[in-house]
Amino acid sequence: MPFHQQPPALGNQYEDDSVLRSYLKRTLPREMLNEIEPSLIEMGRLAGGDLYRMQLADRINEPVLTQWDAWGERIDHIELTPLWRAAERIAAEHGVVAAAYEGKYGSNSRTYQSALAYLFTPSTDIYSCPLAMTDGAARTLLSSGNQSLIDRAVPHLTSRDPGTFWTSGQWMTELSGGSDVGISETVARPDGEGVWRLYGRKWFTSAATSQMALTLARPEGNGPGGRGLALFYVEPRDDSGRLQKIKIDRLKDKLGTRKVPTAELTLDGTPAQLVKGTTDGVRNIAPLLNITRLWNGISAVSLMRRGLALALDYANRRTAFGTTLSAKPLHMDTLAGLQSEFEAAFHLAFFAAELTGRSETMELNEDRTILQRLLIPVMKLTTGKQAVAVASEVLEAFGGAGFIEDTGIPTLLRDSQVLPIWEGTTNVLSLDVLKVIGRDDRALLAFTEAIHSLLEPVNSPGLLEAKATVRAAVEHAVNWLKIAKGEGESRMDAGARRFALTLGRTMELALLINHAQWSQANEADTRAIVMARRFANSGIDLITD
Ligand code: MFK
Repeated sequence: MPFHQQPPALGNQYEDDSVLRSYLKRTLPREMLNEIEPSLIEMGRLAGGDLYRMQLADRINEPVLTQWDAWGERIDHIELTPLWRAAERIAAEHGVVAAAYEGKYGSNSRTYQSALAYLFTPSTDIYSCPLAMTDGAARTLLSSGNQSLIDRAVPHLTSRDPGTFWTSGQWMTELSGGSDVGISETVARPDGEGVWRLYGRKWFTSAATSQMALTLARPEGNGPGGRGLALFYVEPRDDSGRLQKIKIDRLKDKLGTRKVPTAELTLDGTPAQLVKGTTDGVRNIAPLLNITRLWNGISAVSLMRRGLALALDYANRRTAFGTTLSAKPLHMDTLAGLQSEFEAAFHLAFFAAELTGRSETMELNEDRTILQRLLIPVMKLTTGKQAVAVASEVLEAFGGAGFIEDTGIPTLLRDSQVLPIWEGTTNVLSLDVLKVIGRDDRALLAFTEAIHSLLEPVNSPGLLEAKATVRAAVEHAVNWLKIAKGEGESRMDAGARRFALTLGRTMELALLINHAQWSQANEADTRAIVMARRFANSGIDLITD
């Protein structure tokens, strides 16, 4: 028989995921889990079955921009790929945004929705991008208090009916702007008939096919910086489907997220409505950023999980040097290291979802509110870096096959690479972390107290060394900050990334230890202990003196 290599296969992505299942068992009331489990099983089935097959079949398709019709009329039509058209329908029907807004499970609604998003994302080539912005727009409008916009848009953004479901764009990035949103150049002028009109170029507008967008522009005469910007609501097309004074100049030619129709837009009198006053645009769009950053983290762990599911399955199929890869200690040791990174990241991303859920139902006290503000950027930057590192190793776990496009595996690395870049780069978010801590002394205290309460119930002998690692890393971070503060701003800034990543990895380890203790006591399972011990030895404290 000639040699024949079987490709990796996926099973039900919920049923096969012991990390997700054990976490949900710990954090959700039993009746709630019983109630939502059928929908998670169904999403797991789709993600490992029909959607995954569709994803492989759709591999080379990309969105296409047609600027002119045959008769010379400017139409700027973007045709999405079949996978993305199906993804929009499935996302609506399964409530991948809506579950967070239906209020059925109180603050746990956000955990449920994050679990759906986590299962859905890896089989849809980053359809999580428009969903993240949609979710963020719904949250931003709800917190704006602008009732007419809430009535107009939120029922669409949170609909389960594909016929009425809308997605939202988030038009922030400008040629001048990038990370420094405060230097955005788009201006807003009232047209004398009660309508604001926007003029400018938006340089990186993800998912340009959305039915609405939130964007920033500077009302003429306003001062500089983020304070001088205002937050606007835009519906890009009129009732007949024509773009309203918007030109789609081109689609971006990106390293990854190739299915996302990211566009450059020119706004030339686009009608818009103020969302909340004529200033403080950056502050007013912040609720959106916190939601999309949460999605970024959930997407990061979901891509890590997908890579590992494929690599583990392949390890049982691939024979080389006389045995399967799964019988080779070095290969399995390598995968175990990746699994521990994934599990640590998983617990941090879902902890951020828990805090978000409780903030949405007004159940966070002041300390936890500031902890949430601190942890969102910490979580986003930490998990983004882990996703790229894990994806790179996953490709290698397939040998040459991992480098070959029609296996579908290289996409994992390309798509992961965007996660540390968009929604705030690692460095910009590290500086944001310093700003949060600098603004409010309680932030770091809330962090250390959260760590202590996670470690408090841990007494398993197998976890004591890892527990000591957490304590030492926290102490080092607190001391570094004290010393760096005394040495001036440039010393602080230079160390910001190492500091923020140390906070992230330390919180990950504390959460993993806490879960491992629970899992041993309640599930008689010591697997998470092994993962925690392993993660504890893979670089938690990254601060250099
Ligand atoms: C897969 C899922 C992901 C889906 C992604 C979808 C595709 C998206 C494509 C994009 O990349 S969209 C663009 C994303 N761009 C960014 O994320 C911008 C990154 N830059 C920053 O985050 C900067 O830190 C920032 C622009 C916010 C800095 O600008 P400023 O003008 O120096 O703001 P500053 O002073 O830090 O904050 C202004 C106010 O907002 C302050 O409040 P006060 O006015 O009361 O003092 C801040 O406290 C508040 N603020 C800022 N960030 C906040 C926040 N409040 C709450 N949460 C936050 N995260």
